[in-house]
Amino acid sequence: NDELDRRLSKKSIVRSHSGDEVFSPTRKRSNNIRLASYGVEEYEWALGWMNEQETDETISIRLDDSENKNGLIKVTTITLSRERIGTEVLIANPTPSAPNDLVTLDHFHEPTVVECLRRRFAQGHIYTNTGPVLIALNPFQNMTDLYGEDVMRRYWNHAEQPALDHDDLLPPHVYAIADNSFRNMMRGLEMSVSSSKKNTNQSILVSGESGAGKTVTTKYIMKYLAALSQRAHQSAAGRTRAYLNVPSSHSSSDLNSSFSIEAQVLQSNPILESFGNARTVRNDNSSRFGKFIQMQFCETGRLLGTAIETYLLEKVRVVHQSEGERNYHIFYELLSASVPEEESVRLQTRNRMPSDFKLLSSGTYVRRDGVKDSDTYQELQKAMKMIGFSSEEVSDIMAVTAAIMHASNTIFDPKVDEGCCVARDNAHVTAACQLLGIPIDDFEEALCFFSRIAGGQVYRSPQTVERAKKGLDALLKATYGALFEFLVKRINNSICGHENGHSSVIGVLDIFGFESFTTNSFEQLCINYCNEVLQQQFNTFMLKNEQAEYISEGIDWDFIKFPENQDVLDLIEHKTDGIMSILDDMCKAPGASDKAFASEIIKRCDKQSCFTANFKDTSPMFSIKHFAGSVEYTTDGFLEKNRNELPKETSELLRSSSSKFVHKLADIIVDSSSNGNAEASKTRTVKTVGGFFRQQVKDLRQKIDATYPHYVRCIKPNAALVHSEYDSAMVAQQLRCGGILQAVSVTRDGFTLHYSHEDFLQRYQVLVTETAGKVTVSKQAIEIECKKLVDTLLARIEEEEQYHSNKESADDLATEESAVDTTEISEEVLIQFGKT
Ligand code: AD9
Ligand code: MG
Repeated sequence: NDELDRRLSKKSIVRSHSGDEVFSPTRKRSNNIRLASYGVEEYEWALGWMNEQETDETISIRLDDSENKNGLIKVTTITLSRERIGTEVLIANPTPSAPNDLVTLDHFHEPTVVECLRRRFAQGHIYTNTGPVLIALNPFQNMTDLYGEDVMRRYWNHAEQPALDHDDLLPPHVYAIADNSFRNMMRGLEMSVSSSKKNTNQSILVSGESGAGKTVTTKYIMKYLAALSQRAHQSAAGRTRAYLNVPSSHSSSDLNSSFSIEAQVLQSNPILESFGNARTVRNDNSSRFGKFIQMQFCETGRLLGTAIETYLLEKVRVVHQSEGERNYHIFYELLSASVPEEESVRLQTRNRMPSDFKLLSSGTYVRRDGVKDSDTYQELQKAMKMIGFSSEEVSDIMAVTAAIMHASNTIFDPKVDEGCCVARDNAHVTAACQLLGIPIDDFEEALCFFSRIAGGQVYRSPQTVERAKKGLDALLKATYGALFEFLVKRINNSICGHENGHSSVIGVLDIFGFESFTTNSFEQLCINYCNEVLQQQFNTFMLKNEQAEYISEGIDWDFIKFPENQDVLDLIEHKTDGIMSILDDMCKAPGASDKAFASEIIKRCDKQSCFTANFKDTSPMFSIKHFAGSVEYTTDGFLEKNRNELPKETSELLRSSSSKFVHKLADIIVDSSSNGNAEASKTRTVKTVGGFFRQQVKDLRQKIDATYPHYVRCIKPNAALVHSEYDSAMVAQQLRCGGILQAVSVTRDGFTLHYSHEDFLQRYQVLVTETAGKVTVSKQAIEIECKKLVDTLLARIEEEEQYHSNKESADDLATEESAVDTTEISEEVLIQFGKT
């Protein structure tokens, strides 16, 4: 009974038929033998067998708790009240196999989804459809066979030859999603030529927590779309094959703008990763920024160009990394063995180690995933050349990067009277100033003094060592941020498309997932706000619109409840009383502090049900009940992080440089502080980080709303980042965060595909007429044609069903005859694997 009580605090899942390999000798196809599951590890659900024959009131559930070294399984049987079925005991599915599309499961609930994904993962199937959402489990190992050109070919052949009888439906794949969005776009483009009003833009929204595989997935999507574009190009022009990769025979002098646009677009990734990715505790190649890649295609399917928008680069990483984390990859790449000697002499990094630089002093120097900085350095160089960076630009970029490293080693000595000065006997400072093209005196002046204008007079006051160090950090962060922004703009300049009468865009979003850590700050608030916005888009698209359409089409439909998150969005983004607006106001108020900000939001937001104040004197906190769970934020540092302080001395220092490139960076710093607005720039109206991000998220939402969205939810199967583990509790948590299950319930019970009559005929007429043919007849005629087509298809389906049901009855008979009775187990026993 104790055991029972302990277990009843957990939930269980019951499988309505035999199917677990362990129990195969006891299989019996009848209603009274069920496979049940129970809480074993941390996850609250596990599989087991249920026997309903006990009494009317009770059921017994047999559990296989654990397998020991000798393959022995500990089995426990427990008896439960029958009432628990449906709440604490859930019926599992009648087939042991895990289907390609979870929408087809007989019983659909969280534990069964988690279990199906586990089985598929164990069989090496990392992709699973759940209606229109593709779930992608991170395999944490190289899956070369899964992504080769032959696999790509299978997917596009499948889509391009619908008339062929494809016996083998292709398994779910990220290529299928990319293909689908491409075909949708092309169909729309074809029609828009005649009707000129169809929205043909698509988006693929890739989400998931850090390390779940968003960036890798995004790269495969881009690669597939680039390959489709090249195919379109070849078939249109019948010309020689453009290449996606640099042929090894190419010497660097051959590398120039003759590269295809597809190749150039793909090469944006190594550049963004070198400068925008870093090792974190969760992912060795973690993207520290979000990105929306808008690939523009013409009506023949050829890629015209791409525009990349980036979000919220984590600038603080440049000056501070947590334990076990690294700075941006580029710094280590510049110190790797691949850097030519003359380059390291120029950058004054020859024979230097990461430990020689304060900025890299977190103590973590290598990547656990085995990727070498010397290799990524070479990939970066190649990518820059392919995109068309001149050698002068490359050398400017590397000089500034090295200067940031050197400058981090600046030491400030206190002066006897007051203030401080830069210690001059430091080769790093000399190197930094040389590389930035600024005199060391100006460098010292900008950091060790600050000037104020009052009554038309300039007052110059000395800074303390502490303040000078802060100023240096601000200089390094601002310069690196500007460098990253320059790179994005520069890449965009090379790969941007040109206006074309009939063109369309496929946008691919790779953006940070929901975050909840032990300590959460301003960055988490921004990230989680963005996720709320995306979740609302997802809900609206998947659930609200879907159900509204059923109603408008007169379909008898029970409205499914889904979580609304407008209240959380209001709490954060409301124009006057939202947390972000209050923060902006506080940033403008003289002498305001993080504590004052905390008091203000508590005063103004406390009535909202999704907000809880938790005022602690040491560190004021507040909690927000997000769609994915409650997160407690500490207000420490909110004002400073949001202010985007324009380091006047900093930008003026960079402006005084003898290098044109450094001037450009200074302009970017000024522009980004004023959000590119010339008027604001003159008056130095500083745009806050939160304000700018809110605008970006609003634009993003509008862009997505103007597309047909496709969703990929990446899931991290374990926290150890290994291929052999599947942590059910962790997977379940991510499914909950993604709000996938509610959405799938709707599509599972509803109608997953929607076509206009015209599209429907165009796509499916081939099933009965063997020719696709364009439809140009009247609307009425199209509807009549559709009706005929539907009737024919329904008749066929009925025929199929009849055939299958006859076949199943025959199979059932055969199984009943060979079935073996199970022995009821009433106490804990050990059974030997496979011999029972
Ligand atoms: V973060 O939010 O940027 O920290 P991502 O982008 O979700 O994160 P990423 O794509 O970088 O994760 O994947 C993390 C690591 O998982 C990769 O570096 C690979 O080592 C591994 N991975 C992810 N997806 C695949 C895959 N489809 N095949 C093989 C994969 N390895
Ligand atoms: Mg990433």
